[in-house]
Formats: sequence, C-alpha cells, structure tokens
Amino acid sequence: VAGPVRFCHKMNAMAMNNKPFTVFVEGNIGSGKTTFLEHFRRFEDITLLTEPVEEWRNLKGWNLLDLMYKDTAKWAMTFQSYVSLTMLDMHRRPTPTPVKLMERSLYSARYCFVEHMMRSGTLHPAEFAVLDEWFRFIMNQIQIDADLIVYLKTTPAVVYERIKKRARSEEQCVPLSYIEELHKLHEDWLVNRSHAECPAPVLVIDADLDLSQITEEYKKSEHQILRKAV
Ligand code: DGT
Repeated sequence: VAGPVRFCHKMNAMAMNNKPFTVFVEGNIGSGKTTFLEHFRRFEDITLLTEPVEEWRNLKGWNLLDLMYKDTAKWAMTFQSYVSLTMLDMHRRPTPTPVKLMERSLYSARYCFVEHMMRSGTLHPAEFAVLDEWFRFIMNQIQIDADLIVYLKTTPAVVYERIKKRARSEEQCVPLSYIEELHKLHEDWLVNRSHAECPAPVLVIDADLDLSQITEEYKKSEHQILRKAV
C-alpha cells in the first residue's frame, strides 16, 4: 500500500545506497508496456520513463521510425544508433524517487531488435559489429542499474491483432512473422536465458488478457516493485 510511512522508509533506503530500485518493463510490440507503466502512475514515489518513441518519430523533423520501417536495410543502422542514445539517456537520467520504472532498455534493443536485424541480414555484418562494440563498451564502462525485469509475456497472434487495431501509421506493414520472431527473441533472452546478460531477476506476467482483466494481473506485481525498495 502506498503511503507516507512506506515512502519515508523508502527515502531512508535511498539515502543509504542512493540508487533507485530500477525496473525494466519488457515485452513484444503491443504487449501493453505503456499501459503497465500507466498503472503505476497512482503511486507518487515512482519515476516512470516511457519509451522515447516520439523522439524516434521526430528528430529535427525526421521520422526515423517511419524511415526504418519503409526501407529497413537503409535505415536500420541509423535507427538503432539513435535508439541506443535515447535509451542510454533514460538509463542515466537522475531519478529523484526510490523506484524507477523504465519501458524497455538497451538490453532489449540489442538482444531482440538488433539481434533480429543481424540474423535476418538486414544489418550488414560490419554494421552489426559497430553496434555490438558500442553495446559492449557501454556495458563495460557505464553503470546501467537493473533490479527487476517485468516481462509482459504475450502470444504473437494476440499482439498482432492489437497492433492492427491501434493502427500506428508506421506499423501498418508489420507482418505476423516479425512479431513471432521478436517473441522468440524475448523468450530466448528472458526465459531460456540464451544470452550471457540477463541483468536482473525476471517477473513474468500474462499479458494476453484484455484491458478489463489485466489490472488484476498488474496488481500481482505491485508488491515486488514497491516493497523491494524499502
Ligand atoms: P506497448 O506499450 O507494449 O504497446 O509498446 P509499444 O509497442 O508502443 O513499444 P515497443 O517498444 O514495443 O515498440 C515501439 C515501436 O518501435 C515498434 O514499432 C517497434 C519499434 N522498436 C522499439 N525498439 C526498437 C528497436 O530497438 N529496434 C527496432 N527496429 N524497432 C524498435
């Protein structure tokens, strides 16, 4: 339960180690990451960092997300490079609260999206090598804190329908096969643990449920996210 007493305890915890309890919210496109973050807006002592999609849609007037979907081979490198920058900015942003909830992370950019582009040949091996070197450099040289990963697990066909319904203009031509491949990559990273780096324990949430039922599912994660910071 949120309240002044718990908040006070948390502030003490913060004062002691000076780092917020940091949670990454991960899951396929359309899995409800933004909705999950919004659920936690009711708690005053949490910083919510939603994904910078709007920045990707407007960098000095350029819609990088659109360019990437329209001509992936040409724009993948540019897009991923900007995604990394905006993600790093989120990881490093000073947080005045004891809990920080972030939508996605540098890890999912690397292990899901860049991995997919490399395997499908969209990225030239040389381009992949540069992105991978950047990723390794950042991981070795810059402190990226992670205490918990919330994995919104979905069925590809379910999120595919959601994506079609929400009709974000850039995503109109996204095929089901892409969503299926991204699903496998999330599972490999967060469930099968096939990469060395899974930076925190993973809490799996059934995110196939529709909006009317999902709140109950989200509530199950509240104590893990709120209590651990005390
Ligand atoms: P939500 O709230 O779960 O529905 O989340 P979305 O679907 O708004 O957010 P997300 O991150 O799954 O995807 C936003 C769009 O940006 C989507 O078209 C996929 C794309 N995207 C996100 N991160 C990356 C990335 O690192 N590389 C590529 N190629 N696309 C990305």
